[in-house]
Amino acid sequence: MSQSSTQTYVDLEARYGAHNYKPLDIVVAEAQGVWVTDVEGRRYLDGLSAYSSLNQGHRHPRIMAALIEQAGRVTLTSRAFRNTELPYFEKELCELSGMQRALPMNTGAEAVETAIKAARRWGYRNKGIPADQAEIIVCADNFHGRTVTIISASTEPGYRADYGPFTPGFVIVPFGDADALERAITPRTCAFLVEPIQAEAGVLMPPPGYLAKAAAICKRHRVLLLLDEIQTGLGRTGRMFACEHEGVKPDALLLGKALSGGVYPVSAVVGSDELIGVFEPGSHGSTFGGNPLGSAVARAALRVLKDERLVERAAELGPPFLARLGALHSPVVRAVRGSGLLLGIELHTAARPFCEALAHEGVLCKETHDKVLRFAPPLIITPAELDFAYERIARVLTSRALTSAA
Ligand code: IF1
Repeated sequence: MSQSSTQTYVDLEARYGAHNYKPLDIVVAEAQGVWVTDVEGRRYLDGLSAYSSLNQGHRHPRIMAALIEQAGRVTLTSRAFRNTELPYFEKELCELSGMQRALPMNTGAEAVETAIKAARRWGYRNKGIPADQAEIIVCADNFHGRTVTIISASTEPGYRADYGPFTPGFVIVPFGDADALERAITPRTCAFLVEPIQAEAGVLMPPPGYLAKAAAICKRHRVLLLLDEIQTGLGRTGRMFACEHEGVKPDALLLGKALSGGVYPVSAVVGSDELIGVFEPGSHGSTFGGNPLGSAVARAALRVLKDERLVERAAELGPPFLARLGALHSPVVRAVRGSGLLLGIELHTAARPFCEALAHEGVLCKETHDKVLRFAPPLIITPAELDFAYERIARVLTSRALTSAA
């Protein structure tokens, strides 16, 4: 196939699509496991996993089987009626997370919105915060999604510009600073919403002990801890949930992405009885949330995580890979960091040209915040495939042409 094949798709999108993305010019036609193939027939190792949605790999056979099997029965009932998959999905998710109740939605942003609504209600009904005064504390440089309410809590100008008026009720503190959190708490604070690792901000790791300290502060002031584990959850960091690294149990865990193994949009809030209990019939919902197709897919995705020991794989494979990256002598690398198989390589210079060069070498990665190269492959990746990725990352980061231009 010729280059015009890729160009056809690029041109069509440029002509008919909204220009809210600037993707690499790689048109993926097929994928299996850790590998994707583009329309030119070139193969790439997927080093992004759709931002940690494909922890189980592309088109995992057991997840595909569940999808097809359920599609042959019924796909959508709405919550006006019941279905056979949702109750078991809720049960299995609660058992996996050690939480009491689950509320299914579709996208990550919807899970975040759901948690915000739950926390506010809890604040009014359980904590006695005066009507419409509830405050939620969030961190600078957070990423929780794209809705108007969620970007109201964002500090990133690119996500906010000209989308106002914004939703009030958010208070911003620096990420990683537990004292700042404590100082920001008022009698009107209902919750602290935070990512255990700020992935979008550049795989930023808080100081050790931060999450545990924040949890203790929240408890002391009767403030809910809402953990956005949409990206860090479900094995990515080498624990089922990143909060386990510090023995933290939040009031709610927000999940999405890998909850369905990248097959279908499924998200959820799992939390305490007291928090999820604030919803009565009619107070919240979603047409597709909890549908039987998504629920069947998510059940299979969770079973795969367990049966294939993907959490343990991330824990075993991640640290040695990070150490190898750390030992790389490259003039452009400023720092490497990460947890499990959520890794960031911070450069002194723009990461985009390195992502393009890596794609040329057969590894797909995406820059985040200009200077950070994020590497987050499916957790089913083998040591040999990690070697494949490492060789190419090393070659590109030490390439004379690229590093001297930088
Ligand atoms: C895009 C980023 C990653 C998330 C956390 C909630 C959501 C996300 C921690 C919302 C979503 C996605 C959105 C996607 C790119 C990607 C992303 F670079 F934008 F920030 F992964 F790092 N909480 N993250 O990471 O979930 O509603 O999208 O299902 O292009 O916006 P969603």
